[in-house]
Amino acid sequence: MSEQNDTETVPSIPSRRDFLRYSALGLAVPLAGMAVSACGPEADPKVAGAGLAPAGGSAADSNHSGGSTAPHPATPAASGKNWQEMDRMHEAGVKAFPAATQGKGNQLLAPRMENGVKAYDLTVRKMQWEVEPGKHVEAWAFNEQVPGPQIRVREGDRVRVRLHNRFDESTALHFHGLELPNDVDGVPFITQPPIHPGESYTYDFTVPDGNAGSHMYHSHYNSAQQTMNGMLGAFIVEARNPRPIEREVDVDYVMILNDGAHGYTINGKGFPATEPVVAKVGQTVRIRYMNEGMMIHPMHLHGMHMTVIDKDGWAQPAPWRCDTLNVAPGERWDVIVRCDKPGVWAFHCHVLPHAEGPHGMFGMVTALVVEA
Ligand SMILES: [Cu+2]
Repeated sequence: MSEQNDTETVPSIPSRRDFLRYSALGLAVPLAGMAVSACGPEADPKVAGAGLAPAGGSAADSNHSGGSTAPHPATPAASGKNWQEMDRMHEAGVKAFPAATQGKGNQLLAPRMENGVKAYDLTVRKMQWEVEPGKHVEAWAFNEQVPGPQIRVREGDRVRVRLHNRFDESTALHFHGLELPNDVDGVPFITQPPIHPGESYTYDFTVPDGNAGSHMYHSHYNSAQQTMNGMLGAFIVEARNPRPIEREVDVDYVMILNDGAHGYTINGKGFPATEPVVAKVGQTVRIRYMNEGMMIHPMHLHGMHMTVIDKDGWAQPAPWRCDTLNVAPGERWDVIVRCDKPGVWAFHCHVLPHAEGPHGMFGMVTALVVEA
């Protein structure tokens, strides 16, 4: 299985149709009209990241790392700000959303066909990643994306994933949620040797029938660091015969949560650099939540309920409704939202220290934008 292979990866650009279908970003332009309507001339992008960046704050009020259960260390009084200053910072963060940053993760990677096999190249390297406006962190990234590029196949497809290690630690790739033969399970010293720096390794498999759903790929070596620092991505398996509820979907959105050295992120970015989910009134959105972090993240959507259809790719006995859905580490949950109420709806993790502090919203916050 192991091979030396210096083929470099050329990340693929998804087609425009795919871009519009799989990503809300292509629809973000109209949002500018909606969100910017709230955008006055005083909006100060320099302040936008203040809720996240230690700059200017005390150690206490910039500490958002209290975990899922720890109390947030900062109170308004402790922040040393008066209410007018707090209002200004809260407003600036919202006005900056969606803030532009360098780099976009989770972009659809088109396969290269090799004798009927869908072949993908993933190259891991160290790089700088702009997680919020002006805040650069070290990322260990596949194809210069955090999360890594999105792989989308169908039940029964033959797949070949070549991992090129251009990083300074060994690694291996696990396909989380796929029920594969043991020798492609991706766990060093259990099913394969580690992939050393400079080496490449090929995973060849057939996606089992009945294994459709929202799955993931990630490092399974020094994973608390490698996966936290960016070595992860979505591996979506489309059903050969989609259920009626799946066929109704207009916008199919992957939402990957992480909570390591990059802070609290949605698809590799913290608010206000997160990407809104955009749909028109009457459209149906499918959200595929994936938690690649180490904490729980109960995701809460304002205004409209979510109908849960799948857990870890498995259909629920019957769809059920909620407005807050806990997503634990390693879990994937698929929900359907029928967008019947126009507006910009807050959409965030409800472990509040992951989402808002005295400086305003940060981290795991985005919006569902329902265009009239
Ligand atoms: Cu959270």
